[in-house]
Amino acid sequence: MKKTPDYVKNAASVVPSERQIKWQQTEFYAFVHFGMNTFTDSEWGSGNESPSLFNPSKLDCRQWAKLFMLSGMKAMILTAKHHDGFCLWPSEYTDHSVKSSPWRNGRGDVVADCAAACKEFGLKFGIYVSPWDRHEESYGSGKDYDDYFVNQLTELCSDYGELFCVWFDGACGEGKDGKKQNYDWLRYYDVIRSLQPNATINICGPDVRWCGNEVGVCRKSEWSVVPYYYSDFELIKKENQIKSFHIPKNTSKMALDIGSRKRIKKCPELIWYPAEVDVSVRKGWFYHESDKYSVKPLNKIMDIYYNSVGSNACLLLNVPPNKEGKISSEDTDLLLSVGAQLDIEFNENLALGSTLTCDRCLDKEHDSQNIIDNPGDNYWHSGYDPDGSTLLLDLGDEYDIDKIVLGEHIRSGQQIERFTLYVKTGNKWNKLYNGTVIGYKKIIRFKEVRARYFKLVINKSRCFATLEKFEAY
Ligand code: FUL
Repeated sequence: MKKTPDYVKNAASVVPSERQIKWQQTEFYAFVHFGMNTFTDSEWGSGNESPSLFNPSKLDCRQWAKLFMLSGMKAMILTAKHHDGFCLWPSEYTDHSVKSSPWRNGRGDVVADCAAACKEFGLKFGIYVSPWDRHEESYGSGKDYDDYFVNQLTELCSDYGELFCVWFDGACGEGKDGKKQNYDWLRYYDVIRSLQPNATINICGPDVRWCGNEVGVCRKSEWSVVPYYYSDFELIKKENQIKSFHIPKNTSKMALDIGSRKRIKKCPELIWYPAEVDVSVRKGWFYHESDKYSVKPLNKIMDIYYNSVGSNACLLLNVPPNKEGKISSEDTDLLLSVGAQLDIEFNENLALGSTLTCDRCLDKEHDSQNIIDNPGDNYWHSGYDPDGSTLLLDLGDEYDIDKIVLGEHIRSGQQIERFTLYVKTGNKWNKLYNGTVIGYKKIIRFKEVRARYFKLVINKSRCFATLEKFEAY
């Protein structure tokens, strides 16, 4: 039996909530930055813009949703309100919204159109709503603004069906007359939990963390179990939840290592807090005519995909609609090719129907063959002496393979810390890849090999090892 230090056992016992699992399975989804900034050619509006400027004459949320669906995305998050305070839905609590705009004679509702389009094309729907509001008079007043914000959140969480996510960003700037607001985060969370219990609260929230940059790269080891102090600092400070705990100096959300044994050793309180990668297909988050030539090429997006979805994170890819309210042809072409490329790359899992043997498992129910024969329902469990356990994949014949996809059974926590993948060429086992985190999904890419046998060695685990995915492409 493996001798495991207590702090490692502690890490091994942290598991995701049901809503975090559902979110993780969403994998790849669209961010839609659309609003007043689209019409003023800016990224951060001042809040003084006239609603008369908002007029997306050909608004077509169905075009967006269809495109996202075709590109392999499973959801859409819309900026219902950005920092300028202009609401894309006819909020009862302000006139600074679509209802004061010429668009559809003030009777339109972009949030409703998006929710309906998502439903039609089988996407989940989520909202970005900025607590920072540069228009609203009460901003910076304390409770009055919190009441205002909570009222708006309540509208968004009540009137548009099921939300899979509410996305809060951390920007807290000045409002009118230089006033700043101390957000009552816990109150906001309560509203979401009571009205949308299945929605994750991302970034400035307890469920999903920011990967630490906006260029689309993850850490080499993107752990899901991390010290609690990588969740919202401001909140923790405000609530004084950390009286007895120590926050090490230089703790940054951008640090390269936030979950290794070294990092978790001195922290008594660990949380399941997986990473999301947010990045725009263009230079800006909002549409700017001049960004037309900054649309990223397909291979860049595919790299981002492999480094996020393929590295235990989710990918939130921003696609900004233009002034007409449509996604421009440059972005449309790109997204369609992303969809086509993903179809090609993951066309056929050649491990289906193959043989996957293991040198140990907890019991018959957790034999590795079950994850091939009944994927989704079963997982391999090593038993409690996991280090060095070995799985052998026999494809039955030689195939050209350039990707192996692995996934832990995250309901049982994050356990695997180090692994090596080998391929058999002739009579020799050649090393293909040395890795650390597997987590929900690890896509291992390598130069195409013609091979029949692959071997996975789990070098090091926390308490045991599990796998629910073992695929070959
Ligand atoms: C940031 C915002 O300030 C940007 O405008 C954008 O919405 C980005 C996703 O989050 O914090």
